[in-house]
Amino acid sequence: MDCIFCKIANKEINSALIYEDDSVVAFRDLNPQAPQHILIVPKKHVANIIELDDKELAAHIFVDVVPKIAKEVGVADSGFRIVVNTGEEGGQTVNHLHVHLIGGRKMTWPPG
Ligand code: DGP
Repeated sequence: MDCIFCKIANKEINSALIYEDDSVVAFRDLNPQAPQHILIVPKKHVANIIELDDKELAAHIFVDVVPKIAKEVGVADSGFRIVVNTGEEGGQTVNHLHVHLIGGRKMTWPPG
């Protein structure tokens, strides 16, 4: 399967990982929308959140990894945004589930 995030997770493409464990990698977005813009990606290929049927993985990402990285990059107290773009109208361009952790500036709402 020709999936860019699988290749990053498998180390087929060299990328500066800021976090890795048995099931997840995290790395900085190529096109950052804020001073801190990190993508948290499951190592196994899951197309999007509709396809995510692994509760342990979902909990691991949101309970363990998001808070850990938010603390490490210094946005846990100032605040940050989590975005999971899904499907065409949701703005998903890479069809491998990824959680955007975006922070380091004041966010606006609603999104465009
Ligand atoms: P989304 O629109 O939610 O599917 O976001 C995909 C993001 O992935 C987008 O912000 C750019 C980022 N991206 C795409 N390809 C690469 C890559 O090869 N390396 C990195 N670091 N980020 C990438």
